[in-house]
Amino acid sequence: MTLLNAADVPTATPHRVPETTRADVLAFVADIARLTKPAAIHWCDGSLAEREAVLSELVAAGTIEKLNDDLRPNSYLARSDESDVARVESRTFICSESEKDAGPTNNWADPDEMRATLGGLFTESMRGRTMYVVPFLMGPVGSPVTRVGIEITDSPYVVASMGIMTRMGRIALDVIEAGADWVKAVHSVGAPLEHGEADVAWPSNPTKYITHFPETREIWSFGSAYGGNALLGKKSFALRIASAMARDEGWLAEHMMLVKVTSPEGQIAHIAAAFPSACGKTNFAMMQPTLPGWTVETLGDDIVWMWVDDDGRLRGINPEAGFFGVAPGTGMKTNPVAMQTLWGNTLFTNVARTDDGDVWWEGMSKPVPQHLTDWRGQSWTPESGTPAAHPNSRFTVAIDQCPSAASEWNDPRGVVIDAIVFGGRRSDTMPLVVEARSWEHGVYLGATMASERTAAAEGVVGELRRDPFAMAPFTGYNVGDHWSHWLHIGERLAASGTQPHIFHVNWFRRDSDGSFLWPGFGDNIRVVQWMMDRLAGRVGASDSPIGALPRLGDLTLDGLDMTIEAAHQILTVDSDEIRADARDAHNLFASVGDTVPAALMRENARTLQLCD
Ligand code: GTP
Ligand code: SPV
Ligand code: MN
Repeated sequence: MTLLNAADVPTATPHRVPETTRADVLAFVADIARLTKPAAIHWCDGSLAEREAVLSELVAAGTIEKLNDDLRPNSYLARSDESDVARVESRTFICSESEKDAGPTNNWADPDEMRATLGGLFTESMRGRTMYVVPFLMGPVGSPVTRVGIEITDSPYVVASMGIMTRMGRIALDVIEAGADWVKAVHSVGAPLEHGEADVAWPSNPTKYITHFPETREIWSFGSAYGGNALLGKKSFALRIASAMARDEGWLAEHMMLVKVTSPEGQIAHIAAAFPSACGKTNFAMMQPTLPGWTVETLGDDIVWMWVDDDGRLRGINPEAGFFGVAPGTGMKTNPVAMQTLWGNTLFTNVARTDDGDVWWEGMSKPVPQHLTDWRGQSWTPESGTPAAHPNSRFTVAIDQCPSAASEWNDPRGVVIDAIVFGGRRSDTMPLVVEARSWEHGVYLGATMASERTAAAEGVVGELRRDPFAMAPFTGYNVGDHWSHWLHIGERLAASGTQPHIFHVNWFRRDSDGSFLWPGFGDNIRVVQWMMDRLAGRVGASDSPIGALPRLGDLTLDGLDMTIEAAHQILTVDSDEIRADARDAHNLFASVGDTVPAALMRENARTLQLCD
């Protein structure tokens, strides 16, 4: 057993002996300790005792508070700094050797220059803090796409969160010990403490850098402790770095939820859906169908890794082990499964607290409580005129607590994907559902997806932006190459005759008065039913410039409080709107330039042609 050379880190005392003989792991930890000069080093084993110790430490530091054990057992509420509440896309960088490899959807930075910048920022950045070594697995043990990472962090909040979101600790170190390659992830809140200096509840730094080195498979994140900025297994590894790995190795890492749907007749379909942040993946993943006899079981709510199996079929796993879900809008009416999942053992961030020590957020219940402590820690009443919970407040909870979790969620073989769904938040233009004409056309629909901005990232909420594959902030390489990669995977699937069907949905069409035209949530099963009828070849469709639309009678609409006019409005498309949208998509292609696959240019031209 090799011990960290403590002489290099004068103030550091390892809490436990690192149980690895891997020289590369030990060197990484020693190097980062030498650079960041923490007061102590803790190797995480993922045990319950460790989890409790970390949570106690967070309570003592004032980062989290324990909720009422009778109402919300073993659960905690964190309040972040007001300037650290969402992903910071403008501070997120892809540092590939060549700028072109980052493409127009990413901020590129020269890797050498970024390394120099980071070297300065991380120098002694952990002074006065404990440096945690967090080994984690993305994926179940034994899957062909499962990968390993080690996140070094000075945030115990990140440790507690990674313990829920990933298979963390000894289980991951064992895989590394057995010889696996692993991804380096370094995270610091960037708030060193002088000797005797009092800490703040949510240490962070106004200067933020979320950086990725796809060639060397490294992540360096500085200044934020929030969500995807800091839980580096999630967007940074499982999407940005993994997408680059997947391109090189012939698989897919995508921003998707994954479910198993069973019809009353016993037809089973596994459906993967890519929607941008805060556009309904978690809700789809936990859907409680309103049509009798249907079940939806949850496999994942945010990320899917897919590969072509030995039989030439597309298979997928969820690499995560927990949900980091949007709280506002989650209630017994909209998402009862999430509400049941959150009964306890949950870490909430930036939601409001009730006077009896439970949590609350907008959309959780009617009536609204008369008094709360809001996400900023201020006294709140319905007259306050501000949201009690931050719009991007979240819950962090393990999948195995989810009553609708499919038994396959932890199966290393994954599931065969039958349908792929793209979708965005569009007040107009896009219909409730449309099926792509072909794989190429489906890739076109994914590539040209657009959505109105949400609070999940900085920016003006409501503004329409193109978000190809819901991956605009997450593809770790050139977006045009991502589209080519999808076309290539499609060719491999075509060889075995097993291409999944591709659909596009929009739950968010609005009336002229601004209200949603479609009830959404559990009623989305009506759309899934049509998809499964299409998979089975049981139902026809009407052609449109963007693909096959259900005819009014094809969709089960009984029991809905909806006028025929409204139904007609969401099930049809307007050629002028589609033409304008296709022209805008053409602008996107022009900005991407020569990496746009010819097949997608053809689909764009065809769409415009069909509008005439
Ligand atoms: P990320 O975790 O940011 O990737 O988000 P997500 O895609 O998982 O979105 P989520 O399911 O958490 O939903 C985000 C918001 O959209 C919540 O406020 C939901 O209540 C709302 N929402 C989800 N599904 C529907 C729907 O079918 N109709 C309507 N109107 N709102 C929905
Ligand atoms: C998203 O924004 O898509 C999320 C939340 O899933 S975060 O992990 O912060 O990126
Ligand atoms: Mn997401």
